[in-house]
Amino acid sequence: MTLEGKAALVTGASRGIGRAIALGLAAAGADVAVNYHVPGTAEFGHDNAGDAAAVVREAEALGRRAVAVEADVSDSAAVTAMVTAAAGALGGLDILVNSAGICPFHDFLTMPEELWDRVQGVNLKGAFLCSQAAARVMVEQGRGGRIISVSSISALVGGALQAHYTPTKAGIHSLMQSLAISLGPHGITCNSILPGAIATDINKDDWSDPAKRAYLDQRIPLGRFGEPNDLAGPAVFLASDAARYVTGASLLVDGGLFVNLQ
Ligand code: NAD
Ligand code: RM4
Repeated sequence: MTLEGKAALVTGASRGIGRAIALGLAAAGADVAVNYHVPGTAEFGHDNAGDAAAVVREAEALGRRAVAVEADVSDSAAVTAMVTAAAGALGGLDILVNSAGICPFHDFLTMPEELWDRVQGVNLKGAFLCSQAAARVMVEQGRGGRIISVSSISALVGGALQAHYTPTKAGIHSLMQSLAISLGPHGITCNSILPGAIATDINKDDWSDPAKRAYLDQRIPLGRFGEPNDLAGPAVFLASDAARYVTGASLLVDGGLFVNLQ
């Protein structure tokens, strides 16, 4: 499953699942563009630019070319500039991973319209904008490509404080199905990965209650919460030639959480 000679762009790669996937692709041989965004207020106390620079250094230590590219994925002009910069720095683009996402947990009855719009904008419109900009480059290059989007187990189930979020994850999976049809003739595969419960900042507050965390741990047949690195292998597989006939598919990576109802 070597990715040698491939150029990859991973969104939301300054930390969490995006970071783990970017480094997984690099370990498999790909050069990587590490997208990050610096919002008005720090996310969970992070220095996103500094974190992205650290990911670049880690990829370089693996012997790859790497570059950090800033963009708010919900901003079309910024996305176009990011894809141009990534392809320019890496000599083209073969793999896009849409991982950037937010989930500010909120009660449904009091949910502000602006919050709904922001979550749709980053998670779903962001995946659309990045996929379109990357696909245009891939089609122009004429050497096929891979688009992998991080959807969620939340594409399949609801969430009490996630009425704004779960539809974006179902939408991302649906987007990949439609793009698989549009881009298949160009040799570009489009798939989604559905992580279960993975310990990152996005859900830190939700699962910080020890009782809630213990409940979830015992619901997961493999016996533990996921970690970002659990998503690296599945992403490398979908990006590789081993998955050349896989498109429009979704891969649940949840330790068995979804099937454990009874
Ligand atoms: P995280 O908070 O650790 O990482 C999110 C990343 O996205 C950060 O680098 C953040 O800076 C970036 N980001 C946020 N808004 C952005 C924007 N507008 N433009 C560019 N980048 C932006 O969380 P995570 O768990 O690693 O989440 C990554 C993806 O995985 C998300 O799409 C999330 O929905 C999905 N996911 C997470 C879990 C989980 O349990 N952690 C489960 C299923 C799916
Ligand atoms: C995921 C899934 C996780 C949740 C995060 C925020 O898609 O729903 O359980 O913690 O989102």
